[in-house]
Parts: sequence; structure tokens; C-alpha cells
Amino acid sequence: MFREVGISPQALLGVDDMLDFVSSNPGLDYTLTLVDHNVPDLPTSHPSTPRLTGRVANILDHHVDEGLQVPDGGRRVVRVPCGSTCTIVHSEGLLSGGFHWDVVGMKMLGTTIKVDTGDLSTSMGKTTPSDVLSLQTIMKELGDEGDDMGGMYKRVVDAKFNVDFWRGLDITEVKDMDFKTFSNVGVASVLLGAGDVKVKGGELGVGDGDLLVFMCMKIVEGKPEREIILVEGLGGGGLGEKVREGLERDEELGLEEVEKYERWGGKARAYKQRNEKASRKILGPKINEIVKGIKED
Ligand SMILES: [Mn+2]
Repeated sequence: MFREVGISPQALLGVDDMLDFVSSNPGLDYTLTLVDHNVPDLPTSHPSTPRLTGRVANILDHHVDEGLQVPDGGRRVVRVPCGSTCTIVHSEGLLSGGFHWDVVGMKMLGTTIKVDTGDLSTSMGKTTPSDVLSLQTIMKELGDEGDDMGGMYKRVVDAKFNVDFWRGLDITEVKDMDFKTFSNVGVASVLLGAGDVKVKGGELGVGDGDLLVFMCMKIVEGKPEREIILVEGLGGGGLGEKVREGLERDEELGLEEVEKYERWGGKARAYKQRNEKASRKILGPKINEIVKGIKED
């Protein structure tokens, strides 16, 4: 969706990146607004957790209120049920003191409300009157400018759920659809089984990262199954190999090698991931830890 409106996903900051930035600038004061989940979505053992403690100033959410305190003067809007947090963001304003949404922001809010509620479907059981009101208001305010929201909604839904859409992409598009880097290791989340991630028309350009990870997800009889492909990059210094070995040993992930992709320069290996709950949110910090450990050795 960011690409659709001309914002490079590379320009986005993850919570970890942001916390790295503020920690490397001592004296910088910061507070956080939690939107869509009212407790920090990290395990207590996560290295970022202490850096979040006491920093949450505002909460805007549609999930059950877990009672995290916000300081005096902070905002707390937890509305349950509500189909989309973007409805709350739209109707309450993201920031205290007023915030002007430009056309791009309004389109993204509206499209996300559509995605979250199945285009205000009544059968999904998520749509509430306030979702309808917010989306109608956004459409009215956008006028002709909102004409492309229907197409944008369809493409976002395809990217989230439509395996045929993913099968039609070439390898570079598969890699870049949802891509994030951790310590020079690229991690692509893809809605394909490992066997469906194919290099069409030549080699996969791994680039000069140390390792490229495809986190594959496929639905088998209604249940998600995860697989992982590890491709050693051209970063040099053997770091990619060491990170691969670190991930192979990780008990939480539970990787079992299932197939070797000789085609990808003999460097790609595919694994079944026994823990289907371990998402990129879990894998990313693991990679950072492994790389840190290697560098300290
Ligand atoms: Mn939510």
C-alpha cells in the first residue's frame, strides 16, 4: 500500500530502528503512541522492552484494554468493538493538538478500513457503525481523488491473501513485496510455499547482503504452515554461513532441512519451520543477536 501511494517501504522505521536511533542520541526525549494493540507487542525478554517502559504517552486501539497506564495529559481511546483501528485514528485524530491528513494519508486510512472490515462486509462480523461512518466521511472528503481506492484495496487484499497473485510475480517482486533488513540480512515475507518461490529466467540477485531469508507461508487445509529459504549472499567474510548455522540451531524456530535449491548457485536451502507462530517479529531480533554474537567472537 505504501508503494501504491509513492512512499518507499525502505523509508519506514520499525520500532527497533526507531529505538536504536533514540538510544544512540542520548538526551533525546521521546514518547510513543500505541496504535492497534495497547501493550507493546514484544516479549518481555526482548532487548527493546526496557526502552519502551514508561514511554507510552497515548493509546488508540480497538483491542481489549490491557490496562497499561498512560501519564496525565495522555490520550487513551480504546473502543471495542470497532472493525479497524484506522476508524479510531480517523475519528479521534492521531495526535493531540490536531493533525491534518493529506490526500495520501486519507487514502491509506480509508483503504485500511476497507481491508480490516472486508470492505464493510456484514458477514465477516467486524464492521461497526463507526467504521461505516469514517469510511463514508473519508470518501466524501476525497471526492474524485478517492477514485483509485477500490483498485488499491483489491491489490492490498491480493498481496495479503491471494496465492495466485503471488505466483504471478517474478522473483524480484516476490522478494520486495514485504522486505526488511536486520544486520545486513534481508528478510522477505512471502505468501508462497518454499517450492513455489521460483527463479524465473536466471539467477536470483542476492546482492551484497550476508544472507537472504524468504519466510514462506502456505495454507494447508485451512492451517498456516511456514517454510524458510536461506540464500547465502555475497557479503563476504563467511557471515552468511554463520548466521545460517545459527538459525539452523535455533530451537524456537525448529528448522528441518527439506530440500536444497541447487539452482540458486547451490547456496539456497529450504527448511520446514516447525514453529508456525515464529514470524519475522521473532526472527528479526534473533538475526541481530546472532550477528552480534559472531562479531564479538
Ligand atoms: Mn487490530
